[in-house]
Amino acid sequence: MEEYKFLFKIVLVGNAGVGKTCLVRRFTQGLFPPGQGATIGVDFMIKTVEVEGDKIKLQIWDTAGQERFRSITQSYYRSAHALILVYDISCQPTFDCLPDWLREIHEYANTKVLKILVGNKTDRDDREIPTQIGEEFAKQHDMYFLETSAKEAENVERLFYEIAAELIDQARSKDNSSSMNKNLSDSVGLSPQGSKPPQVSCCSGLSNQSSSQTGNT
Ligand SMILES: Nc1nc2c(ncn2[C@@H]2O[C@H](COP(=O)(O)OP(=O)(O)OP(=O)(O)O)[C@@H](O)[C@H]2O)c(=O)[nH]1
Ligand SMILES: [Mg+2]
Repeated sequence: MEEYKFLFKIVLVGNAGVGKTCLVRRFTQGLFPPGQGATIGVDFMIKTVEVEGDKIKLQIWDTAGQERFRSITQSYYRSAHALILVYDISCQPTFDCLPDWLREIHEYANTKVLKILVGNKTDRDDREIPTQIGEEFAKQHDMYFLETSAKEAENVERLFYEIAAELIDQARSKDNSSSMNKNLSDSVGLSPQGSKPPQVSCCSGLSNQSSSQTGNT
């Protein structure tokens, strides 16, 4: 069996078409998929990275942005160590939906989850959201911030490596501060939280339930 020091779960959320799947495939497979179709339910990928000599296994959950899958994707928030909230820097409505996504995150994710705001598609020359606006939003909501291009491979490795490094720090500081309380939950200070019923959210009134879900590894 593969040896690793930490296992972290990272969940990507954000409107349909912002490039979540392309970011994941760029990171896990080193490619920009041509004609990437919309994600159905949730996709799952694993990548093991090395940080300061330690092997870290990243479980990456790529959720569908389409409203009709929302009740499935919500159920993945709770066990996440990190949540990457993605918008498209060339598409204002994807930025305008961020408060709705945050409400959803607050409702379903662990309070201590690491939150990262990502403005994707920096390669495009029709930018609608200036970097500074993204940065300010992230600051206001206690999130890390990074702009990326899945297409040009800009900041994609950095995104996942920085998340891994931050989660390692959190795990280590938790280890140090509560050595008597080890194994209470996952490797990063996550405290259990009861599951809640799904709710309608981001940018449209309708939320259909669906049972479809994919599991590519
Ligand atoms: N120019 C540019 N296009 C991108 C980039 N990332 C993704 N795209 C394009 O944006 C479209 C949507 O990408 P996806 O990765 O499928 O988006 P998604 O967020 O996974 O969408 P859902 O699965 O429906 O939630 C595709 O046509 C991609 O080629 C990028 O960095 N730059
Ligand atoms: Mg997708």
